[in-house]
Amino acid sequence: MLKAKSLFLLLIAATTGLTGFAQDGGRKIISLNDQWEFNKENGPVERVDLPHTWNDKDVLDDAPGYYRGLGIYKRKLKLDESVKGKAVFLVFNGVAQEAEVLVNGRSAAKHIGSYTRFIVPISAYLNYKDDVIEVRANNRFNEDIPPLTADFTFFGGLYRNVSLLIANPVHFSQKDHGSSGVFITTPQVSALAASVQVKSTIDNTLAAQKVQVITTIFDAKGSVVNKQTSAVTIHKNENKTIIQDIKSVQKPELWSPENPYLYRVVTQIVDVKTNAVIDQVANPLGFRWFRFDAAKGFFLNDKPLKIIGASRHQDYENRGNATPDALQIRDIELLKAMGGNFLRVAHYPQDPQILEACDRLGILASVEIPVVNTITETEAFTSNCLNMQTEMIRQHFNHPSVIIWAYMNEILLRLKFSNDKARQQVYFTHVRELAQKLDSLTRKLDPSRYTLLVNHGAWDIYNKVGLTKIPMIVGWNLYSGWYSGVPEDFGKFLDRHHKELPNTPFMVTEYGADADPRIRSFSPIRFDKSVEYGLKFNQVYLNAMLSRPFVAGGIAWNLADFNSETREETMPHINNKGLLTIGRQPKDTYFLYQAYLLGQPYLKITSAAWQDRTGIADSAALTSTQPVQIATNLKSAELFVNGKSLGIKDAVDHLIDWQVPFANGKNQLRVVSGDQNDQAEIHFQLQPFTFNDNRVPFKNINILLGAKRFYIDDQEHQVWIPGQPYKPGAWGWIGGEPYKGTNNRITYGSDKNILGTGNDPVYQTQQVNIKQFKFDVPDGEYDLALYFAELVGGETKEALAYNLDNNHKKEVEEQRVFDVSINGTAFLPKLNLAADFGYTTAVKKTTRITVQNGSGISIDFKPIAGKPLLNAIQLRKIY
Ligand code: GCB
Repeated sequence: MLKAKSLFLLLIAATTGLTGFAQDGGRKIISLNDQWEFNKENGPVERVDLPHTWNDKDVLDDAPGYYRGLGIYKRKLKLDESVKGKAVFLVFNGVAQEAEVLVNGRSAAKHIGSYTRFIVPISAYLNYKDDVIEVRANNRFNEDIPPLTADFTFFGGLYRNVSLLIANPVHFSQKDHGSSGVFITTPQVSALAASVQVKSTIDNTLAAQKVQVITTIFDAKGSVVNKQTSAVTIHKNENKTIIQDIKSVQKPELWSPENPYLYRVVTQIVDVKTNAVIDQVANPLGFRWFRFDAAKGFFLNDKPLKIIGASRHQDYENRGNATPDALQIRDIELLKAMGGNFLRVAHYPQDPQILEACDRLGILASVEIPVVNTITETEAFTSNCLNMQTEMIRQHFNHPSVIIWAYMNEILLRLKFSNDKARQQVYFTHVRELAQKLDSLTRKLDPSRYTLLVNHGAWDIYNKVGLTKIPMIVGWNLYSGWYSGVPEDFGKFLDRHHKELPNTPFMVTEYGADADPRIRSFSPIRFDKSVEYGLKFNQVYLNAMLSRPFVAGGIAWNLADFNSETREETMPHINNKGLLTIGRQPKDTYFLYQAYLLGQPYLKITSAAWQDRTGIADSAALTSTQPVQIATNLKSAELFVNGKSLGIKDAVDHLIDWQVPFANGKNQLRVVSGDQNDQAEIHFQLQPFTFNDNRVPFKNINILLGAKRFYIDDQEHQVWIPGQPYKPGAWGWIGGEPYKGTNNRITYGSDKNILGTGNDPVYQTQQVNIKQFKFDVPDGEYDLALYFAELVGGETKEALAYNLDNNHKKEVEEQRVFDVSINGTAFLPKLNLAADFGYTTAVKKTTRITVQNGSGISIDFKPIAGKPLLNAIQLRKIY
């Protein structure tokens, strides 16, 4: 009852002003997420709530780039006289990326960097009547602020929570890099006893005062475990640090992924005269110890623990980086439910909710600053890096989940000065010096954790520049079998590290393959973006890491798909290496991880999400045979299709494959193992083997050319199947070969963004030099659609730096003009895709056809200049 009443009072206070509510630990924190006015520089004003970004929409369109400039936020602040004399602060959890805070038109603070908190004291600027706060945020390119380039989108805005903090004149310091002002360490910890040290800094903006600093440790049930009181006199404008060595906690309950036991440390400043609590801060405390061993891997509380987890970006489908708290927390729950025990907070510090969730759920973590791909050799850049590292460490210091601080990612990916070797050496020296400074700073600020520097797989250069010697742990981002080579090379790299750097512990800080959930293949190959290739890739990697004890851990890239503006590919502007989609739907790979990692019995039809399938009937049969896969940690399982058993099969590396004869219409799949089972319903559209088979009447078919993949268009609910060479009585192409791409990378179709469509995969493959396409359909009325896109030529864009094997040469444009006729009648005479529609632009041409006298449909392609082509074709029988 009492609780409800004080909440009510608080609400009243929040809406009417800020007077008259009960003291709660001496400080008040009130969210300022509502009632903002926003405009881009010279743009119209709109009402917005936080979290907010101005880039959530403009990253979705075909146009390259997004607004990088100034955004202005304004809000009224209703404070009255009772707040006078208090210490008032604005707390910004993250503003991208440069910020200036003005109060009543006067500049109160500036901050650099998108990913860390900053706290602005504003008492000196307030009039306590009609105060106005203004935040000028800017996400322009600034060569002195990391990240400079990276494979993610640099959204701008007031994209994390903002709050007002009203404290008494004596309060825990808000001056230390956005931290709570209280730092907790456990100098000695074992299963028998743990010592705790609490270092708190206090500020006083008024007259000298005698106070007590009281630290209380509560266990998870709320009982007091230990308490310590220190008497302190704090003078006006003094900034005083108090160290409390707290009596050992006997037989502490240890923190670990399987038992993330948290204690709570409450530190108070108490007025000696009145006994009133003047200020109060709470922090989590977990008792654990850990070590990395170059030969034996990672140990937590003296027990070996293989680190397996994922990296995470902070953005979300249609929201950019303005992701609400609940969705942030849910990501960590999804990682836990996958069986993961580690989060790489990449490539920058994230919302405070993330590490709080890791503490609570038992996920170990590393956190890093966004020094990615390249550096600027200026003092300003160096000092911004050092400041970010300090802010990160100070702000996230008390989380038991954090075991590693990192500071550079693939810093030699974009090699500067390749044409001037002497200058390049100077650059390398600067990179090494910056790494050394960041590493030393980290060890000084926090000797209790490990340092990590993350490289890409270019072994020689990182060793030559000396970057493998600086950190306590080396991280390798490895993509054999994706950007280059084959997945099996991965294990060789691991063995090489162990042989050549036998004393340096390491982790695989990234590995992954794009998997577009709309793309499926029965013969998956590198770069086809199929879910099946991604699955195979992850299986090889997991096996290689799990079988080598010296590999401390592996961190999948990435937990979820994320925005990356410069990417094109099947889903432009999105990196598809997530185990979850950008809207956090699980992909098959997520189920594979569950099968590998979960302790309890697990059985799952991985491709259950591929609900709408189509396929050609097996010759003379009324079924079409296609694979179905199951992920499990059980020995074997039995599959039933429409109630009929397909027998029991053993799992190989947690997967079982079945060849399933699908019938037209609904198919019930049920897999059983002991008392575990899983089910799926697949809607199958059977395509006739030949059109004269009356048992399978033809309805419609959607065919991709030059492709070995299926594409599921989830917007128009159409399923596309790979084409085939012409078969008499049925359908197919005659002449030509699949489009091979224009660089020497073994590529799959084109990875260019196709303009004017969301169905890019329909247009990214094609049959070049095609002569004819035939459907031997019976007489009747048909709708036919032909799909084209000119894939060669247009602007030569800079090759994506991540495509390591990529050699984007200037494309030799080809004159291409051809005639298309249907059953001998001209349909698209002198078609010139580039001239008439533009490069990489979706072109769809439809027509109604009457088929009579048993002629079927034949579409002829006649070259006038260059080679004719066809990307996709669609036929529907009307009657
Ligand atoms: C990397 C980068 C990461 C990219 C990833 C990829 O090595 O560290 O930022 O997103 O590769 O998908 O290419």
